[in-house]
Amino acid sequence: MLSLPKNFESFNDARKKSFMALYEAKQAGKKVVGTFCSYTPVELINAAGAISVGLCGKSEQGIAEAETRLPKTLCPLIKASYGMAMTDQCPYFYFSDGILAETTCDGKKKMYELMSLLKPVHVMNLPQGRDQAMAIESWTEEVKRAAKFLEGLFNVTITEDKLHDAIVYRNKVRKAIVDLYEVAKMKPSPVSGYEISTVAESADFHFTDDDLVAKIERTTREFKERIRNDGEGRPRVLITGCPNAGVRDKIIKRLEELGADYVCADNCAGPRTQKFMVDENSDPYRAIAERYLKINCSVMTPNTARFDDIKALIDEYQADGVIEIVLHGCHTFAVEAYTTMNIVQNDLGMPYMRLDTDFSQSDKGQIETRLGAFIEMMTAA
Ligand code: BJ8
Repeated sequence: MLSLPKNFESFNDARKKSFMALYEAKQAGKKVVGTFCSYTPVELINAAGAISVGLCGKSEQGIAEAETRLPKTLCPLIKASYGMAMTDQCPYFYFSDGILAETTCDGKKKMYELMSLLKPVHVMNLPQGRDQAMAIESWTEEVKRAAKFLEGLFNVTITEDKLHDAIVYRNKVRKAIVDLYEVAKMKPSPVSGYEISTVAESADFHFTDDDLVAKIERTTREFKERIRNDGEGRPRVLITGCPNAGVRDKIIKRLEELGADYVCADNCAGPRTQKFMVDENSDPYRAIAERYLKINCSVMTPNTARFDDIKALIDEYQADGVIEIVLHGCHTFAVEAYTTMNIVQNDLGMPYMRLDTDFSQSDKGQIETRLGAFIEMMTAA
């Protein structure tokens, strides 16, 4: 029997609404699998007849509670994700039948051990030295193992046909999202990057039967037709580093309000990851493994392709400067930031700024001052 969380009445209206939307989808028989990372092969989830939902924490909510079990020095994304889950504040976690996760950074993979006390969690072993010959073999086995987990969870069989359909569908969604991002290649961009990224992210929360691809394509067309009168002369910024959804208002929204355009993200939600498609004409498990292993996240070592991507994206999106976001406690992106800085500042001779931050509002004023100075620097360059 499906029930709402005990603390439901204490939620605000927006949260109650999200809970009810998913409650209705579940009542209608939908199965839900929660995910935390771009390495999760969502095709498997769809082929098992379930919907996938992104669960990463994006605000301070839940962090204080999480810190009763997790170290305070852990990355805010991990603490918020776990805190929201343990306090039943996240409708998407609450209604998830299971979680499909991977061994990415140390903090995340250890957090999953605690999370598995709350829900069935399957952790895929992601090979991090992906240049090694065995990496693709072992990752293909992990994709198959994850499929078995989902088959057991839902008592279904993932047939090759279902998997093929899911691959074709997911490729279409990715292509639509890349086209949406590419609106910002126009100079000036007719629409703010904040708005584009918000629409792109909404694809992670699609629970109805309406056509997601058509919806994204419609928005892309509308964006392209927009007329913007204040676009000329605004410096264009590429944002790289950690996932930025939890600091989007504090950094990206403010950056745009102060007079720059956020035109591209070099991160796991942006075009550099969405552009990878699954080969529709070869062994589906191997093809899925190959596609996901291409993702240039800092948990990989070495991760040189990420820097090639940054250079290519700067060029394609005509960026005037790069801002790197490093969340407190994220060692992998913090270490790679040294290389990003060298490439952007020294090799390309462009303005670069690194912002170390978390999901709190305590550094809002300081960040705003630095964003203002960075815009001046780009304008003068
Ligand atoms: S593919 S970026 S979603 S791992 S910021 S939790 S790395 S300590 S989020 Fe990530 Fe997948 Fe990579 Fe993307 Fe750890 Fe760093 Fe926190 Fe991170």
